[in-house]
Amino acid sequence: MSARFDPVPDDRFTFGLWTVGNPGRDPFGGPVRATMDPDHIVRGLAKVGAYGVNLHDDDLIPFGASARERDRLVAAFQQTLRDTGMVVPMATTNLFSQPIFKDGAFTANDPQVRAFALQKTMRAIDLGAELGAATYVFWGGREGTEADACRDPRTAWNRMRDAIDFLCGYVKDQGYGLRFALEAKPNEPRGDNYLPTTGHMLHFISTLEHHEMVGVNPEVAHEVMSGLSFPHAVAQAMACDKLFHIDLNGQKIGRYDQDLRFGSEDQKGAFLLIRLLEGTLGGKRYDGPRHFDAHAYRTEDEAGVWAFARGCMRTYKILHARAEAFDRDPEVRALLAEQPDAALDPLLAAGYSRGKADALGKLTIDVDAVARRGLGYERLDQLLLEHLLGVRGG
Ligand code: GLT
Ligand code: MN
Ligand code: MN
Repeated sequence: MSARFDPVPDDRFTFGLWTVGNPGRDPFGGPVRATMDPDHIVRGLAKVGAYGVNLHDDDLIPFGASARERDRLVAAFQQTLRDTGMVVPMATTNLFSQPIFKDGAFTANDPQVRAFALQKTMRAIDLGAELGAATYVFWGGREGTEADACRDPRTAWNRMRDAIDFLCGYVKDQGYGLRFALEAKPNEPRGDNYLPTTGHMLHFISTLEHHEMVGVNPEVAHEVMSGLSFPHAVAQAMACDKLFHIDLNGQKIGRYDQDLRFGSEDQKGAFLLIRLLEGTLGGKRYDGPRHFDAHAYRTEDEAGVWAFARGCMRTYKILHARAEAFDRDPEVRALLAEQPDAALDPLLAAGYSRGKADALGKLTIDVDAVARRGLGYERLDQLLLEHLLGVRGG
């Protein structure tokens, strides 16, 4: 294996405690691997070249632990971070595992459940801030329905907005520098989750009181479950400066949330994603951590888990190198070259004016000649595949 693609902390790769720590449980069977404690996970991640580790409150502090136990666990974890040089760029709340959240958390019908969800999240935000996290993720695992008549979906939407507005206020009031990143998913565990795609989230954010501190955390698997293009969702978030975080993994279309090793499925989608994130096609790069929200196959023992983690990071770096070579390729550049038109360019950019409308109205366009022109996209796509398959470029 080429060392050129070995991960190093400067690559800013991160994993959740729940990802490499996943013991292989599924709806049809129990765990196949021993549970790893946070100290063991962080040391293992440091060894394979990761930069940081992310967590839910309950990944570190078991639900219901006393304040003393909490403080002891946090102190021990901070010692592990110091020993390994690992950081915690992102934190989040588990608002889905406990029975109290069976009908949702922020959108539940019972006000006591909604109050408990806010209380748990405020404590988890305190924990994230204490650990130095810059981003706080919200994944509404249980925010959805099977029996849709149980509430007006507009009420759910308003409750979600109330909760995020309140928590933004809490973060500001505490003087934390955290930003929020909202993660969409179309279904699972609920029959229909509210705010099912990154596009829904982006609109929802525009309605928030403190919209400037809220962005998105798109996940490959979740957008692919909806049958949508993940690079397009990420591009829209980037275009609005709302890509605050990202969950990288692999997923086959139309399946349950597989959370597979990054790049193990749909390599073309992964290539186009990296091209976008790393800016090899031009434009601004994504500068946040590269987070893998994935887990090893259920067939694996602990050695397989670390092979999985290395695989996610190596594939990212390999695809990055391939994307760079593709965008440097003179034939690709020629095919993608803009067609500057001194007369038309000013008419097509930057909004409306009466003068532009008059000029556009009077234009003569040779519709047949324009329509006859071949665009060369077959050749372009073949070049992409040849770079991706490693038979062209460096
Ligand atoms: C859970 C979910 C992920 C979310 C995590 C953050 S928890 O594992 O499947 O997609 O990103 O809450
Ligand atoms: Mn995720
Ligand atoms: Mn997922």
